[in-house]
Amino acid sequence: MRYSDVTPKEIYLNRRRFLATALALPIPAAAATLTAAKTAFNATGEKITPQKITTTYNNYYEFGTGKDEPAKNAPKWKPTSPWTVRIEGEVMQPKTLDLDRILKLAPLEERIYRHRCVEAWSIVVPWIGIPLSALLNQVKPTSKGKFVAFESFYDPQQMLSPRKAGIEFPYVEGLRLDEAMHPLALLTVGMYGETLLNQNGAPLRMVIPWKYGFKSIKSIVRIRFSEQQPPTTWNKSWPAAYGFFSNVNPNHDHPSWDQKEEQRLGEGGLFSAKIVKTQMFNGYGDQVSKLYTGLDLNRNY
Ligand SMILES: Nc1nc2c(c(=O)[nH]1)N[C@H]1C(S)=C(S)[C@@H](COP(=O)(O)O)O[C@H]1N2
Ligand SMILES: [Mo]
Repeated sequence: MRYSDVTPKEIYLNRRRFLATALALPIPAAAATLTAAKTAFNATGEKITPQKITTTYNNYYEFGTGKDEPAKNAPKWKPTSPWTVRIEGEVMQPKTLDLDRILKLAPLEERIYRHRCVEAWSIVVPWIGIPLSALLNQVKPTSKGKFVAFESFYDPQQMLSPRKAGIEFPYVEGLRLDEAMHPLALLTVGMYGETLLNQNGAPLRMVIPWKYGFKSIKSIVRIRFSEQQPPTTWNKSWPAAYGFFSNVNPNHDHPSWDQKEEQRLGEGGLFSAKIVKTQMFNGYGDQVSKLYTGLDLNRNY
């Protein structure tokens, strides 16, 4: 299977453009060349959400539960340097890799993705990263390695207590191994041609465009292969509302928010928000629906 077979054309073309101009450059240097090539629209005609919005309207409960709080509180935090990711569990040989090494595993790509929060708002973001598969391929799973669990950095001295945030920390998420290996799953280090800001999950986060935003875990320090489906933060806090899969699905209701349509942030007039129809798998069904053949997506929400 070629990359172009599983990747929407706009992303594929964009990737090639990014590679042509910025191959193997560190992000700050890549940013300069990328800025020249930056477009305001992708090929689907969707406008890229202004950076001002995507860096100030965030969910990152470790730094506050209000949308404006991560942008205020996260910048004070200094990610540990060198940043390392431990890969362990059901693998032949556990490994610890630092960020420099991870960045050399595959060429950086820009991917313009729709990102849909379960709270019924969405954004369109030019992310920068490498396929998650490039990192996972650094280890060999044992025959029991069926799922991958992710864990965020957590320091109670610098971040909210679980009691104040209303969810358990460290924040944890998980994917089935075939979902994690899908070429659209992006291990992300930047956006808008720049390195990630803390409020967006610096220095390393997931972006899984066909799933609700909370699956895209920020500031990753640990990846664990497991035989059983791993626990996930929002599923633990309210299992009836948040399932393990959490694929964007307009046909499966959430107790609190409409999943049939969404507000596209930063668009619409002064008094009218732009409302768009929510698409199955967030519009990435052509690429990912095969992962769920035979699975009842209403039961496996
Ligand atoms: N560690 C951690 N990761 C997290 C969250 C969080 O609270 N903590 N929030 C999630 C939710 S609900 C969303 S919608 C996205 C938001 O990403 P963004 O702020 O970059 O748009 O991050 C996800 N990743
Ligand atoms: Mo979210």
